Amino acid sequence: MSTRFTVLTGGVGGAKLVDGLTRILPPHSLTAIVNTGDDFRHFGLPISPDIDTLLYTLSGQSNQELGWGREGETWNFMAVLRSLGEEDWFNLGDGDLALHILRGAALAAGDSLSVITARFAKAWGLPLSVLPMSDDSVATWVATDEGLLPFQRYFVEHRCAPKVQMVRFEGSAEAQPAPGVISAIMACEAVFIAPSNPWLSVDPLLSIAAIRTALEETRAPVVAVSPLITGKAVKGPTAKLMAELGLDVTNAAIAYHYGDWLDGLVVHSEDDAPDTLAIARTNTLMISPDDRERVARAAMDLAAQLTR
Ligand code: FO1
Repeated sequence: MSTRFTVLTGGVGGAKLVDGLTRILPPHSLTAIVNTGDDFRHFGLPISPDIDTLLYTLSGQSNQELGWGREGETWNFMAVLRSLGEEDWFNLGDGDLALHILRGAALAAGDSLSVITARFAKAWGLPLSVLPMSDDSVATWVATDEGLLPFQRYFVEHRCAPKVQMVRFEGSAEAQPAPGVISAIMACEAVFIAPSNPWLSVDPLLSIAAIRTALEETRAPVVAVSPLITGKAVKGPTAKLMAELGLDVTNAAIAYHYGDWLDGLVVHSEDDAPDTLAIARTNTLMISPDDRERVARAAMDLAAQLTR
């Protein structure tokens, strides 16, 4: 059974919009389809950063200043790991480890990532459906002037410093959308694209052909919230990456990148806006819960004005 609204999301910025939507919508009327291109195995543990960031954000457990991981986390595991001389560029908090260990055990027992993710969301009483984009492996790789880097090495170890030439998604040609993903896009009243990095956090979803086709074919209006605020990203490498790809750091470039399946774009107050699609304006900086609700409402209102 699909829900009334659907949001495609990845990364920290995306989680904030999803939080805003859950605050203004009735319980269980929203489905979040989450990027898994950031996923990787570390010390044999399956890490799903964008899923976990969303679960923490929606359950009020997230570390607000870091944007990822848990509030009040402890780092005993990392201290012992370092004492053993192991690589410590990717921080695994003591509480965070529970999700990776349980996810690993469930995958080993034959459960799908979808089933495991739904189990976590239910355990924390989250008022929405959280679906990975796929239960198959899709891995984001970033071709840079320092070589081809797996996503987390680019993003965390190299702190997004290398100059990006191209982003690719290993496995997406074979990957199937997770159960419920296509129906969530086709049978809803509106689809939202969260203010995630289009090239790093949304493109992995679009690299799965059936997802892109569903966005082109759905009768629901599709509305994105721009990740840019006055030509800069709130957090993360969106603006830097756009410049490295030779693109203008504008909302027009973002709308063009998505394509003509996008019906509307919510932009930050007086920022530039293309005239090729419907525009809504609001302060899109999301810090407080009220901010998140404001931006969610702006996206909902824009979608309500649009019919395909
Ligand atoms: N981001 C960092 O910048 N440094 C880290 O050490 C780090 C660890 C980490 C552990 C679990 C997790 O779910 C996310 C983590 N992130 C970390 C964020 C991660 O790189 C995500 O891919 C970003 O949120 C971008 O989507």
